[in-house]
Amino acid sequence: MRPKVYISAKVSDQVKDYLDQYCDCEMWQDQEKAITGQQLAEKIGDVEGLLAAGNAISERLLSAAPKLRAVSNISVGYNHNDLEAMKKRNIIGTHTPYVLDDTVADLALALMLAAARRVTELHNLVRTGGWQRGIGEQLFGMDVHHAKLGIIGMGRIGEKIAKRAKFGFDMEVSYYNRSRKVEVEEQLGVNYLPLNDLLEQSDFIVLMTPLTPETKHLIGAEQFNRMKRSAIFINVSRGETVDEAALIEALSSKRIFGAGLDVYEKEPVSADNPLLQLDNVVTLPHIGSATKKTRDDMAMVAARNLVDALYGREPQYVIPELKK
Ligand code: 8YV
Repeated sequence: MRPKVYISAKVSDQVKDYLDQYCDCEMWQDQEKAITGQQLAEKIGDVEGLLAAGNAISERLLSAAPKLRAVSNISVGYNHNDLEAMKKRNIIGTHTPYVLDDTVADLALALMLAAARRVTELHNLVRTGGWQRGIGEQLFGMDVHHAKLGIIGMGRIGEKIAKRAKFGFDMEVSYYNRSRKVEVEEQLGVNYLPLNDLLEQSDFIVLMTPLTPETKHLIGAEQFNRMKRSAIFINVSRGETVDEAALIEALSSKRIFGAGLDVYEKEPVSADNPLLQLDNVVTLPHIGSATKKTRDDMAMVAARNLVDALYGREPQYVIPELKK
């Protein structure tokens, strides 16, 4: 019997064709509207496999899917998976590391450049007819090249950011991480700093750590107050790693120069979020991995993980905490 699979977001024909070879698949077709938790629960009553695109995998959802054997996330992060509930039900959980590292690192650099050179603010100025005279000091930005970059979270993506910053922009790169990465220090010529020193010394601070109970609100009022007034803060990890109210205060009081954000405490960001009123922040809609090629590659890795799990083979990328 071919296993039944539900695919919670539209994937490329290539990925769908691959899955169709091994499974009976149904797929969410609406590209504009993401499936809701309730809709997903209604779809998975008799499926054995779920290809999940950022959906919350909760105890409640799992209780709607008594036959479920594998959840394959099309993402590297899995903070939206209730791992205890998955363990309890013996569900195999997988994710997609590596394939998105370069793409997310590119976006971190894009946000650094955009926030430092005030790209979106000045783009809007030109579009709204505000470019009347010469450009005076009030519109000057900050240099990226030769500045000091502090990366919080030196994992695979952190390394890619360090490489770009160091060799592309001649930046002086430091990092803070739970454990020291001596090999990376030697290979890339980056320095380890305790978190408070990194916050105090860096011109750019990039947050690139997974969301765990330890990293929730890792950056709040105290941490923003340690930063230079000229500091630029970038978050391409998860919104909940930052106390967003404290970030809004730091930006609106000009306690820091600016920020570039791809992630938020609540996504999608609502129209009344004060961040959207501030000129000194660049806001993107969680597009870290969102290029055509990378999303297709992620979906293919996820599809392979799912087929392997359902056919009794060890998938390549089991979520580390769920490894037996
Ligand atoms: C995902 C991400 O694509 O991989 C991650 O952890 O944040 C993104 O690349 C997004 O969560 C949608 O699945």
